[in-house]
Amino acid sequence: MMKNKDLGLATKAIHAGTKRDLQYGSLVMPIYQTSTFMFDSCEQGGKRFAGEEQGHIYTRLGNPTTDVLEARVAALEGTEACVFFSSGMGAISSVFWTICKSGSHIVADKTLYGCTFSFLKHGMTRYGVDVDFVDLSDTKNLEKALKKETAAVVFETPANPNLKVIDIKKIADISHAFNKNIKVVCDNTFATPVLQQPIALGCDVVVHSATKFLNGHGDVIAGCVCGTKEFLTEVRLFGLKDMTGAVLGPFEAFLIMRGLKTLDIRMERHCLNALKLVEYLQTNKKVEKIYFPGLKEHPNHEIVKKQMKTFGSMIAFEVSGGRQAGAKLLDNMKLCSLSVSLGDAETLVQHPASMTHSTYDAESLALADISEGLVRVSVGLENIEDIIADFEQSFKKI
Ligand code: 7XF
Repeated sequence: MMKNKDLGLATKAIHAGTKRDLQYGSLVMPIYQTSTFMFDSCEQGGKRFAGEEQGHIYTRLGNPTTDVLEARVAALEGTEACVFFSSGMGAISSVFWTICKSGSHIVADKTLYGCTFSFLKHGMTRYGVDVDFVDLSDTKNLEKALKKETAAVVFETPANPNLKVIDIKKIADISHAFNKNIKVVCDNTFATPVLQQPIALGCDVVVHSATKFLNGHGDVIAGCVCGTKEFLTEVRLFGLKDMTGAVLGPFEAFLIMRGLKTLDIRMERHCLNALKLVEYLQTNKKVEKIYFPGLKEHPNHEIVKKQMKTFGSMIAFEVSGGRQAGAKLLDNMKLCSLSVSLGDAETLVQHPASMTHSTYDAESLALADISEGLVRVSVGLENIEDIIADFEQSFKKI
C-alpha cells in the first residue's frame, strides 16, 4: 500500500486504512458484529486494559471494522486520529466533555445547528461552563471575547442553516496567538474534507455529523471527531468511554465506508446541481434573497474562494411572502422531500425556524441571523432538470 500522503482524496476515501484480511482475503472490510472480544488468559486481558498490549477488549473501546473507518476519515481530514460516534451530537458533546471543566469558557459562533446551540447554551452552562455566542465572521468579535479561561472556540463554516462563512485560518491564528492551548473546533459537516480541510488551516479539532455527506445515503446516524492522537485518545477514553458512551455500531461503520467510496464523485455532482439550482432561483421573481457561498454577493465570498474548493450543495433562500409563502412552497414539493437532514442522494427541503433550529427562541433566531421565512435546501443527486421542475411547479402554487 502506498503512503496516504501520496494519494488523492478519492483514492483515500476508498483505500486509506485498509487492513488485509489474512483469513479469507475479503476485499471489503468485514463487519465484526460483536460487543466483546476473547482473551487467551487473565494476564492478557489485564495487559490490554492496562494498555500494555495491543488488541481489542470491548466494542465501546474500539472495534476492528470501526478502526478502519476511523483511519480512513483521519486520512481524509489530514489528521493523526479520528474517533467515530453514534451521532454528530455524540461526537460534539464528547469533545466538550473532554475539553471543559467547571469554570471553563467557550467562544461559540452565534449561528450553529440547533442542538449544538442547545447543548452549549442550555447544557454546558448547567455545569459551570461559561459560553459566549458571538459573530465569528467578524474576527474582532473573537479578540474581544477571548479570556484566560477560554478553553475552546467553536464554529461551523458554512454554517447551518444560513451558509454564513468564517475565516478558519484567521480564527485559528488569533485564538492560538492568545493562548496556544485553546482548542479551535470546526464543524466541517456542510463542506466535507472534499471541499475544505480545517486542520491544514490551523484548527485543532474537526467534528462531523457523518449522518450527512460522509455516509451520504440517508440510512445512518453517526458522527466523528478528528485531531491529534493525544487529544483523540482523551476523547475516546473519557468523552466517549465514560461521559457519553455514544459508540457507533460496527454495521453503521460498514455502511459509512460503503458511502465514503463515492464521496468525491458525489460531492462533484452535488455541487454542480447546487450551482444550477441557484441559477434557476436567481431568475425566479418570487425568491427575495439567496444564501449560497458561491454567489459573489455572499458577504464572505473572498474567504470562500480562499478556503473552499467549490461551494457545496446547501442553499438557503427567502421567498417573498415570508414564512407562509415558504411553507406553501415546501408543502407542495413533489419530488424533493420535506425532511430535515442533508447530504443525501435525495433533495431535501425544510424550514429551519420550525424544524432544525426550533431550539432557538425568537430572539436567539434573530440574533443568529436566521430569518423566520428561511427555506433550506440540501441539493441531491437527481437530474437537475427534475429538481428545478419540482421547484417550478411548487412556486406556481404560491
Ligand atoms: O447528531 P447528528 O448526526 O444529527 O448531527 C448533529 C449535527 C451536527 N452538526 C451539524 C452542522 C449538523 O447539521 C447536525 C445535524 N443537522 C441535521 C439538520 O440540520 O438537518 C439534523 C436534523 S434535526
